[in-house]
Amino acid sequence: MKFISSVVALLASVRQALGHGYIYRVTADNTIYPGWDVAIDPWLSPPASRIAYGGGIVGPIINISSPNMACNMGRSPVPSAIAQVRAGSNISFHWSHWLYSHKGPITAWMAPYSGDIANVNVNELEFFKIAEDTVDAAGVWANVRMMNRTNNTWTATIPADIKPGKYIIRHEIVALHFSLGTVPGWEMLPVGPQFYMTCFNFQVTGGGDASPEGVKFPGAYRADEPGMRFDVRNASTSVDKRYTPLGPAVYKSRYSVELTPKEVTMVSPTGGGAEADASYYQAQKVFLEQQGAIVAYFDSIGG
Ligand SMILES: *[C@@H]1O[C@H](CO)[C@@H](O)[C@H](O)[C@H]1NC(C)=O
Ligand SMILES: *[C@@H]1O[C@H](CO)[C@@H](O)[C@H](O)[C@H]1NC(C)=O
Ligand SMILES: *[C@@H]1O[C@H](CO)[C@@H](O)[C@H](O)[C@H]1NC(C)=O
Ligand SMILES: *[C@@H]1O[C@H](CO)[C@@H](O)[C@H](O)[C@H]1NC(C)=O
Ligand SMILES: *[C@@H]1O[C@H](CO)[C@@H](O)[C@H](O)[C@H]1NC(C)=O
Ligand SMILES: [Cu+2]
Repeated sequence: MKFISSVVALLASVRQALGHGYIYRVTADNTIYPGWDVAIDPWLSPPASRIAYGGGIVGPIINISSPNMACNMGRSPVPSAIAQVRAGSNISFHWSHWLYSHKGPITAWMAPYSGDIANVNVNELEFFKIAEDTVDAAGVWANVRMMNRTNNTWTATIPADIKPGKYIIRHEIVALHFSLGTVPGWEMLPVGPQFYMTCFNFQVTGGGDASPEGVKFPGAYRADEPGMRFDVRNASTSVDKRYTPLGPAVYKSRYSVELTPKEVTMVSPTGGGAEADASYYQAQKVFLEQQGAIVAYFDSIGG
């Protein structure tokens, strides 16, 4: 397959940036969708059909006033597929490897939209938070729990009472390790929290009618919020010892629904048949292993 040589060529050029993870897969109401694979998808021909915005940006957004706070930079191509979920069902984001140093909260947000996604201005969308994990009583951060306990997978539940329709779902990890200052060896990097987000295209079904109030990105976070600064190495040196989440509170459904779990099915990443899919998964496996090795190196030097 053409993309395998592209992957190898790409690896050399972007090795540096790949300490940061990306979402290579999304399980939505038990249907497994390919994410936007930064190593493979830009070179697929015909172009990949994905529920994620393309672009393959793995670096952080650090300017909270930037329009890129909504759905990252490089939002091209726009999603050409849409994930089908029932209100009240689960969505799991499968990350490649993440860095232990990059501690901070993990969230998921939803914003309704109408019309063609190609015409959606993500900065006009009103996002409400549907799930959040920060730091537990033992001082263990969400990203560490995700890595150590749930195999780099993070799960949110679609509110059961939500109005059916089309939504952009925004999933974000905030890394706070430089939020108070850089550490020796990393002085060249800017001080402040780092935001790593990806947006996905969803169709929600159900009988709900809730339209929770949302906030726009940029604008959802303020520079002076306590959650923008936290010493993830030693909470006792933070002004606020307990972490205060960023942005508005999580929207809680007014009721829950009993849903029968669907059979697990997998959406083809290539649309080109079993052989093409097998090549794709093989290339993805190789790349994930290489990314894992890069992350292990950064972990070993505390980066
Ligand atoms: C942050 O983004 C805003 C909006 O695009 C821009 O006006 C401002 O110059 C940016 N700040 C920095 C430091 O780049
Ligand atoms: C998570 O796993 C890493 C690597 O095995 C280990 O160093 C760390 O102590 C673990 N942390 C927790 C809270 O389990
Ligand atoms: C964890 O994720 C990896 C990479 O996708 C996968 O190969 C492995 O089967 C997963 N392990 C479990 C226990 O789910
Ligand atoms: C955290 O900082 C406090 C105050 O500076 C210090 O007393 C304590 O030893 C530090 N703890 C660790 C684990 O570094
Ligand atoms: C959502 O996840 C919970 C917890 O794992 C599980 O009990 C439930 O059956 C899942 N819901 C669906 C619709 O699959
Ligand atoms: Cu980083």
